[in-house]
Amino acid sequence: MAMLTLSAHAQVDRAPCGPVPNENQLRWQDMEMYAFIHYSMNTYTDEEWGFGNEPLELFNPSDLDCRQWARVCKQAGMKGIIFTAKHHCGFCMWPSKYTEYSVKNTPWKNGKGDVVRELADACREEGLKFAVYLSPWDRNHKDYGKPEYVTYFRNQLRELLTQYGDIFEVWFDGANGGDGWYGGANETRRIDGKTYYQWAETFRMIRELQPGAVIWNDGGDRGDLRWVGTEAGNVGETNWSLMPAKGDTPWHMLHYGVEDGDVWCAGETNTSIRPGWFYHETENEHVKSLSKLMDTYYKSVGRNSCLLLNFPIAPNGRIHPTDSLRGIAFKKMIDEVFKNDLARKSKIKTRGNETLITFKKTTAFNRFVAEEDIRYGQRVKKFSLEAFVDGKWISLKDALVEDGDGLTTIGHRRIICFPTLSATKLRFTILDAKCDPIIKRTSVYLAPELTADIPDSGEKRSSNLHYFFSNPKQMMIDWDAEQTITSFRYLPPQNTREGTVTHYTLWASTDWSSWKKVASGEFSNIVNNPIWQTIRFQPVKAKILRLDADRLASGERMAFGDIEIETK
Ligand code: FUL
Repeated sequence: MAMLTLSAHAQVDRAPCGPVPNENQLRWQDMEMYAFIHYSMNTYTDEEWGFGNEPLELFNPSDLDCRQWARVCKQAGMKGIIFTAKHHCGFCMWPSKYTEYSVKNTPWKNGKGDVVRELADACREEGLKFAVYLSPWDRNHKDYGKPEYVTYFRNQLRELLTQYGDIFEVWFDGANGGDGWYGGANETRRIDGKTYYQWAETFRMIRELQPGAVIWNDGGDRGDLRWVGTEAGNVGETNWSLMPAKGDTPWHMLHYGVEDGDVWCAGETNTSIRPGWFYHETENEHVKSLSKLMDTYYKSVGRNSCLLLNFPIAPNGRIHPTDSLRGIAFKKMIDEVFKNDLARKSKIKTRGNETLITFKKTTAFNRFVAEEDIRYGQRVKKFSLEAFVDGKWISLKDALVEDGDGLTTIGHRRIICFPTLSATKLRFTILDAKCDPIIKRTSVYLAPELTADIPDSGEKRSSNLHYFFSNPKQMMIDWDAEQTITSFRYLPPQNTREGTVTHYTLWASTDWSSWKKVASGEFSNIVNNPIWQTIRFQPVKAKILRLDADRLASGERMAFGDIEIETK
């Protein structure tokens, strides 16, 4: 580790440069990686979002073992666990006294169980921090949409914040309102996310009951940290830990932060080790590869963010072996990459904004790491990196960035990846900063080459189906002969939400004139997590299938990444 300041001679101005993080935010940033655990009724219905009327009998895991979850997460390098105490379906994983829709009325442990308790205890035993996810949207509760529900929500939160020891983060969810069971009303309820929950009051309660916790937000009332606008596992290469104190936060603010923001609000990158957040057997082959996970690491922890990595629980109540092995391999690879800091044994000279690392002999490397001392604020806006190769200086760029060189902000930690090169010197120059930069560490590493194995899902385009659009919101797929169809799969466009179908109706016909409705519904969470969506139905005979886009995420023309149809 090389310590350096701006200049050997000049006095560095440490006066706060804009907003600075508070103690909770600093402690949080130092965690770097922690786990999400998604487990609820959806685990037993093979869904991503439950409707709210899933029968309680479904919850009866044979082998639920929170210690296994905690051990796996610890070995995967996670410093804590955030647990879905209640997801959108409203089912409570603890015996809340405010609802009957909880573990207390399930066959599991004859209603005497409490998953939140078991996990909080297991975390403590393993030395992990513990936190809760509580979905504001509740598709089970009869009062959802009325003021009474907000009281109910706060009562539940109070239970979670007072009965399970220290909580390091409180995670709410931006998905709010829509159709649901709502105590049998079976209807669509819309709320105004900005005013309905009266977050200011809820935040006050959290500060009082758990003064050490950080509060998540996705753009409404500012919490302590922010969602980064995607669930794909990356934040912008330019990533300011600042946001405006008030006003809307469009996607680019969430993703890149705001240079002149007036509150500290760092980005938390959340993604799942599988395509979905909940366990689906069909995804067992799609657990993210090591190279995909490393890519995620570089694009989160390596971009001034923390990584919140999800491990879904399988129906037996454990993390699936593929996920646990992959998670542990991930941690081993991180350790391997960063075990030998090549700058440590070199000569380091800093003059003005320039740092020169001179290696003892020609040295191969492919990673550069810089860290600002963020206690004094985030300062660096632009830097350059050059290597002295065969007697010439060559400019390096961040290989994970498509446009430009990617050498912009630094913050808590910035990792720059580039192809392996052999050089005698490396020059790091800060070209622009908001105030005197205060760099706490610069390091150089040689990461082992990773075979470019296939990432997760979604990229392939396998269809050789014959399709056409009969209007901008209607897609037809036809065959020469009649088929028996059993499922329809839709992959939304991968690089844009434009044209993504969120609500659909699927029709079948054998003669182009009479149409039978096969299924209709909503593709849950498709915008934030654009993965394959499967519509299953009773086998139906068809020569033509018609997909009506009843609603699009944006735009006027439906689009798709791929379509798959299963026939019998
Ligand atoms: C989203 C939710 O809708 C997903 O189901 C998941 O919980 C994810 C972490 O947040 O907004």
